[in-house]
Amino acid sequence: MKMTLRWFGSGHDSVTLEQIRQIPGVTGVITTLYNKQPGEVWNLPEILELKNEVENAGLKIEGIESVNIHDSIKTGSPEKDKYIENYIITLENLAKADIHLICYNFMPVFDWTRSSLAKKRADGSTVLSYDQDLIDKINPETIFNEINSNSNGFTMPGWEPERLSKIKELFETYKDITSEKLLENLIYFLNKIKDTCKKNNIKMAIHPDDPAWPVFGLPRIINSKENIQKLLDGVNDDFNGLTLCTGSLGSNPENDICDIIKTFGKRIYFAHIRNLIHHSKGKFDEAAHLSSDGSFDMYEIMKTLYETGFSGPVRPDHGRAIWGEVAMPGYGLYDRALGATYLNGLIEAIEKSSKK
Ligand code: DNO
Repeated sequence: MKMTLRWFGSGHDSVTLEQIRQIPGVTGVITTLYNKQPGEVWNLPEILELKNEVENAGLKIEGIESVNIHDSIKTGSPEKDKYIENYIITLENLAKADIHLICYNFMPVFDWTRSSLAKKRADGSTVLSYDQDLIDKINPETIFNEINSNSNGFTMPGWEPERLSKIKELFETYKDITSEKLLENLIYFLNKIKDTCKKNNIKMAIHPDDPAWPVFGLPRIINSKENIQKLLDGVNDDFNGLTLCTGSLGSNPENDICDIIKTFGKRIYFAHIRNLIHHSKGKFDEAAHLSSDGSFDMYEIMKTLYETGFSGPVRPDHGRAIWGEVAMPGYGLYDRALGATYLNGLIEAIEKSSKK
């Protein structure tokens, strides 16, 4: 496994490449061209500029999170093919820069959703949290404003302010999109990019829906073992794979993360590892990475990943805000560095004990 950190790029992240380089065992980053709108072409010179910056800091780009998908592709509207063409050019340019792993999501309107970006815990740290009762009382526009005004001045991924002005329109375009239709549109997209991915050895690793159930009446299709199976069978080819995100899939306690890893092992290309605390149905707080801090058995998760032969990039996911750090919620340096170190400790122990 390659330990990485997510990095949003200079000017978009409070964390620097120099800091990431100093986290023991972290050899790469998962990054993006953060200012690109869904559907826009990524040109080769700008990709190479990013790559050089990362490599000059002694790190490697292990993958992109995310190349976002234009809504017309998700809704299957007439202009979808034009945006798929753009996506293909971006994939080809990334491959020219020797980048072959793409994390993306197929969630309508919103990417991830939380009811709070800074819920205070007993030790004074703050975490992202979700409470379905609170979400049910908020309308989508209000939550957009709340997320943006509580993000410490950073633009949160998936919550770009320019989307707010279009929110009513966006909901309108999704009004007839059932989960079956959404899956059909995803399969259409994957079939169209299949040849490009195969020719360029690109792995598409879809990110699960977060939380793992429909929010604001919008369909969610990558949220359980059965639904992941439908997608992987729908385009049954190696390039069509999964990002294992423990926090997203695990938001629903009915999802057995280790079983999901065992079932889809060979089609998991990227892993987001974090822990959370379940309170009751639809109610959870994010936590530190340690098993003892949340509801997941992190040792079992890492061991299962190891036993499937997973050798791709792994990254600690959302961290708590600690030690007074001001950063994008979930994406500060300190707690993610602790997370990386803890995960590296688990990996070392698992590797050594498996060889005995
Ligand atoms: C949130 C992230 C998501 C993820 C996208 C992948 O913190 O896990 O924004 O990057 O869904 O496309």
